Amino acid sequence: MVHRSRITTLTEFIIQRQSEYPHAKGALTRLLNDIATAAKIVNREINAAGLVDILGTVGKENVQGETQKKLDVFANEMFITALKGGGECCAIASEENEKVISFSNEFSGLGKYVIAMDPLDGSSNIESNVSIGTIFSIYRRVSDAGGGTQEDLLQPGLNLTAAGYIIYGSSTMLVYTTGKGVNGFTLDPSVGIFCLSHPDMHYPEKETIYSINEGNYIYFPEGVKRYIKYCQEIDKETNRPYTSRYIGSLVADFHRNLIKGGIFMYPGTTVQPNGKLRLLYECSPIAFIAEQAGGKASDGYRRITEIDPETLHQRSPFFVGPKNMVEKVEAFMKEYA
Ligand code: P6P
Repeated sequence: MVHRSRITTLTEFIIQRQSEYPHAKGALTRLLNDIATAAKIVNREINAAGLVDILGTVGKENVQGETQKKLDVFANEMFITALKGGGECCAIASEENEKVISFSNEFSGLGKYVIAMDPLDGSSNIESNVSIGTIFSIYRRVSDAGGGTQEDLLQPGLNLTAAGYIIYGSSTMLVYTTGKGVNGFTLDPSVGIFCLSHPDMHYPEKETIYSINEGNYIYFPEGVKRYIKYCQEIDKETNRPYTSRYIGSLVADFHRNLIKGGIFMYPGTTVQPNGKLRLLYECSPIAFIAEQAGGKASDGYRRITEIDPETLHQRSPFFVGPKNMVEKVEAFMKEYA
């Protein structure tokens, strides 16, 4: 008889890990489970999107001035509803909402945590059926009680309690860290359970990929241009030339590079000096995960997780990947500043 190896579900894993925190009362456990539940609902709609009229746009623009896709709006509402109902979260900052969503009802107002999220990152890829993702990050509130405030959200990545992403791809995965390593769970759609499939994720030793939108080459800083040429040189010892891979969906690009060993770059340009990605709910959570997986993340000069956000939607140049690769591009940026 073939014995299926023991499957660890996400819920079992979170509870096992909770036991390592003697004073834990289960709030973070419930919060992570609320996120996983919302992710399953969003996943179902994404998988069905091609069949029902949920593609296309709602005709409105979000705070980024980007046309909102119906799935963007649906995903945002799903996560907000799940988190509001859970009672552990007292406020949310979302890419889709200009201001903080504060929960001041007697239930959530006692919540110890706040969430910064990009509910459906890469949504411009939806109609081309390219993998997209949700990025979430969890901070302990700094305010005393009542509805959460902007002050609770404007924290550096170093203060993160947890961060993770869901990638809606050929399979749906939830990858997260609470500061004790990175673990990946794959959704078994037949039973709707996330199962531990990628324990203790780390960047591999071998550096193989560089990811950047080279269409913007003319606008890049000189240091980035020099690094791209460095990636393309022949040097067997350092496995160069690297492979160029770029999907245009941060979660998909980051996840592939974490598995295969690669750097992702979205630099500042002469057109967008602070780049395109958002510090609070894209760069900081991904940086926290990368650091926990043995990697590094910077804005070209500073460690991303040390940067204090001043506004909810502020942008930051972003370089994330294996330590040596990030430090190499930082060296070029310094030399050619
Ligand atoms: P570009 C998707 O719109 C996104 O916000 C990230 O997911 C992705 O990394 C980036 O923008 C792609 O931007 O300018 O290369 O299309």
